[in-house]
Amino acid sequence: MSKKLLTSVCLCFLLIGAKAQQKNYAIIQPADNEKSIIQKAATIVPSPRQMRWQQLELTAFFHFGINTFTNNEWGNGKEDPSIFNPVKLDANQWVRVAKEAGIKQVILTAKHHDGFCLWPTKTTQHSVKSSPWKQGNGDVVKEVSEACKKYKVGFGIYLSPWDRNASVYGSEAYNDFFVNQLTELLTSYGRVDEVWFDGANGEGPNGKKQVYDFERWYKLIRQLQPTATIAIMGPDVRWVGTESGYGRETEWSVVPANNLNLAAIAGNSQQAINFKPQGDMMGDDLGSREKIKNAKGLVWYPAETDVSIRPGWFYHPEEDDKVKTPEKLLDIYYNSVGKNSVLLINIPPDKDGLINAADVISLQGWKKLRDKIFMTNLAKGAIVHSVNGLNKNTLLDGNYASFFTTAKRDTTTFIEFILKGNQTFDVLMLQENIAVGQRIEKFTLEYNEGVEWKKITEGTTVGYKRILKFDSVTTRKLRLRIESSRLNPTISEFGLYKQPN
Ligand code: FUL
Repeated sequence: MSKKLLTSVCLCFLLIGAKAQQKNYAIIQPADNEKSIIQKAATIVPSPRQMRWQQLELTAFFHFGINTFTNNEWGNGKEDPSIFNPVKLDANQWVRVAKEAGIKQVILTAKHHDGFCLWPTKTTQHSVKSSPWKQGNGDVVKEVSEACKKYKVGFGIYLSPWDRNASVYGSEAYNDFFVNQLTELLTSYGRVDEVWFDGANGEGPNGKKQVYDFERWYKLIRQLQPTATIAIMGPDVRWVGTESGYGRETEWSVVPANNLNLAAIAGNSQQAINFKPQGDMMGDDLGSREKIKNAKGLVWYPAETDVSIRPGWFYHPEEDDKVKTPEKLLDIYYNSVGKNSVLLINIPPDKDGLINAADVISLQGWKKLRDKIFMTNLAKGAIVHSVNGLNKNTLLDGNYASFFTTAKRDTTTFIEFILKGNQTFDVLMLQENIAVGQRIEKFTLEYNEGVEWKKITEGTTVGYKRILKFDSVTTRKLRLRIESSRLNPTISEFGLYKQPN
């Protein structure tokens, strides 16, 4: 074979072998059948910004504003800015407390439904500029964003579309007003990692409701802060459907999206697509085979679980003794992060502008508990067998990127573990490698003390992380059965842990 021919043959193989770039969406064509739809679902992947966000695991909200001073949850927009005076405000304390609890990103309510802005905006007088705090020269957004830079914590903003103060609310001019507010926030404070839009759409001061121009806002965010995730009323992150801190047993990150803009997709060389969320966010099942089989489009749209550390979103002194305990927060962690979701825990600063001691103590206790439990993977050092498994030694290597899998045609597998002597454990942690898609539909963990295999626990979806808690078991021999998967299953990490007694 001539050198030239050899080169072109090699090039050809390279091109055939090169994997098409995986995207965070798929269009279902008329020729697709149930099998090909499942296959498509199993190869949809998070966009880079969604992947970064998912790996944060723990994020926090700071609900702070005029409501902190009126002791309300929702303001009416008529509050006098002169009541806003957080004399001891210390954003470094907020971010430090969050960071010490293991939180990787925080989101500040730059404007809640009352319309009061925590930064000196040019769009309205209803802001910190009109308050006595720092003689009207303060800027909470700046202080929090700088603290985030100092502590290397991600920074996000909550900007309420519903505005009960803005006189233009209820007219097209409000969409311009909102664009100006977003532009200020996305251009004056450095990198913004998340923009959080709430769905509330009530009446404004003139009794009118607003038609929000979400598409325009998404475009602006993509242009000004292309790495920021747009959450809830946005295309990157989905509301889990409750505010309890407890996610779903079966949590698929790929869900139907029937309103994908085909024209935008046709010219889209990007890995991700913008779309306005629609449809059910609260059902028990959003992405099973049954749910996706008639979809027109599919999209990677992962769940975020938001919950407050207190009964309310804003600080109320009468709730100081109702702060969630470390044990309750641990249970929430298992049921949010441990159910293929990111946790967004709200920690509301008080009237002084500080996070209250009750919250600090609880967060510290929670972190201590997690550290204790997850410090030692009791499966480490185990001998791993799997008849049809590939890369089985990556299961315990602590590296998310390397992963166990099977040949493409195999959608079930057994993985056997012979532990280093008898171990007692009551927590299982599994991670699927979502960089190639979410696939596992059913798994069981079993142990063997003689001839018979006995069930320890079982689950449906795994996704980025699955944690299951069960009555403690002592054994040396156990196996994980993947009983059903949409394509060859992957597992990045396998962990066994013991809660303190
Ligand atoms: C809700 C708002 O109405 C609450 O006040 C809070 O901000 C929560 C996170 O979202 O819809």
